Amino acid sequence: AAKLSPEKLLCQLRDRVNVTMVRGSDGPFNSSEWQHYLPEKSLNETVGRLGRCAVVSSAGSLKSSHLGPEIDSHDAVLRFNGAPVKGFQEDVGQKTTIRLVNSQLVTVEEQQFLKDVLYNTGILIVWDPAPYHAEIHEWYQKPDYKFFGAYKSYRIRHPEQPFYILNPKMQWQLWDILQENSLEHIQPNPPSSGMLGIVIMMMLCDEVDVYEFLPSKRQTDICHYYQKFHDRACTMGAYHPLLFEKNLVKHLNQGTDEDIYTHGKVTLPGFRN
Ligand code: NCC
Repeated sequence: AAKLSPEKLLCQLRDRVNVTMVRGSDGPFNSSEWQHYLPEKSLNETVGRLGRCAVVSSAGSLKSSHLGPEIDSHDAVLRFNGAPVKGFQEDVGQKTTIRLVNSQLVTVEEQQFLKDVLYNTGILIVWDPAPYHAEIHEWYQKPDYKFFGAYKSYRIRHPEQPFYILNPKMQWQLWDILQENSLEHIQPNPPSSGMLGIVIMMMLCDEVDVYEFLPSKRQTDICHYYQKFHDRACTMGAYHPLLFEKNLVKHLNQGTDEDIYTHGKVTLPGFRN
């Protein structure tokens, strides 16, 4: 498995990973049970063309980073799952343009997801681990988490907030590229929300700064900047192929190693560039 040059790898990502959201016209979402639930506008139409974007990982190493103002200086900011901003603005900023959540959170923590105001800002996108290269119909029959009910409940409560379902094909198109560019055999589990969010922003933005996905000098076993929970697997990966994702992102970095060390910051070009 020979590694591609960063330029070739970027082209592979751009050409082979279809970053699309499920649309109301896509079967089986074109049935009467789904009528009016999915947003009418595409994600591209909703966000418009974005310049400089930030992706903020949820890593514990964001603590005491003072990166908030720098993160907020971007045109758009993507955050993950239940990562809060209130009380953490100094380190992670306060702007949220897109929040990418996994189907486990939406399902297992449904009540909290439906009532916590954290989720009411910006555009929501949910994704669910699908069987390897499954057709959308096959996945629909057996999603990893049965989140469709919670999705509909949320849409009824917040009809004006854009809330998308990520097309499940994307995760395996991305996984194939991770595998092709890694020397080891990777467990066939989908990429982390972090990696999916990075590629979503590369599609939407001219340039993407990613914070604390590659850990800085503040690297810690504390899992999240907002919790007192220790687990090395949060940074290195267990279920998700996090280590391979991070190697790939390191390979694509257009910024300096100094920026990684001090700010945990990686700079990636948008696909249109
Ligand atoms: O922890 P999680 O991820 O929400 O983090 C979001 C993304 O930030 C990057 N990260 C996080 C912590 C860390 N120390 N280093 C990092 O690089 C990763 O890229 C990560 O994807 C997920 O990917 O959806 C995940 O979600 C959690 C959990 O489901 C949600 O937080 C909701 O409670 C998973 N944890 C568990 O299931 C216990 C986690 O494995 C993956």
